[in-house]
Amino acid sequence: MSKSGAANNQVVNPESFYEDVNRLHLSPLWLRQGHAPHQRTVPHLWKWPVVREQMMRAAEVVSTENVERRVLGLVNPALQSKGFFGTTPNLVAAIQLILPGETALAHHHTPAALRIIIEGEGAYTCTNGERCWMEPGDLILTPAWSYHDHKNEGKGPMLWLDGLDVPLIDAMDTIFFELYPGKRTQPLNQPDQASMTRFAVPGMRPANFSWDKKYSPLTSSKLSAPKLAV
Ligand code: GTQ
Ligand code: FE2
Repeated sequence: MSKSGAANNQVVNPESFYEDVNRLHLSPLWLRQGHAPHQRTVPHLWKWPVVREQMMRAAEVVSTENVERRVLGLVNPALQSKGFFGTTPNLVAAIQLILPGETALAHHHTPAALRIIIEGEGAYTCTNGERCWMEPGDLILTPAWSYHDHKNEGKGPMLWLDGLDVPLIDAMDTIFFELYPGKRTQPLNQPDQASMTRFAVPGMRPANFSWDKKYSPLTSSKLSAPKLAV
């Protein structure tokens, strides 16, 4: 190789070479940036009063009868223009609102979700048949492929932040999704907040308890720990 990167005794016309490989969907690695850091996203601050106002407007535009989730994604400005729905290259943060009496219908998907509760009372997420009441400050986990629905039985709006690994799972071409068969909401087949009452307060797993799932049996963390059933 000469200093310019051209081979010695060159017989191939570089221009026609680059044209040909491009036409054949072959891409010279030496034209790429190598290991230089590349940044796909830019910093951005979403102010809560601004976002909240648009959430309340969204409630006038769509109902949970008509759309699966009333969610506005906090889409990174650098990704938005490319049509991506992500806050970072591999995660999405979004705000969700359900009004009193509304349900967000049951479904499951391969992306995992977490929720950080912002505002409201009297609403719950049901995960795999277990109801977890939402209170501001709570963290609620929705493991990959677990059925979940949300319902607001309170008197005011319920707002929270969703975090999902949608862009990551999408990048691996492994997004799968199903509605809960035949029903808007799944049957409650566990005591309320069963996982919290069983595991969170002692912070330990009972010795005789076996668990074969790939995720923690503890699907929430509450600011106000539930009282121990005695
Ligand atoms: O609450 O189930 O922000 O499925 C995006 C996709 C929330 C949800 C989102 C979802 C959900
Ligand atoms: Fe979901």
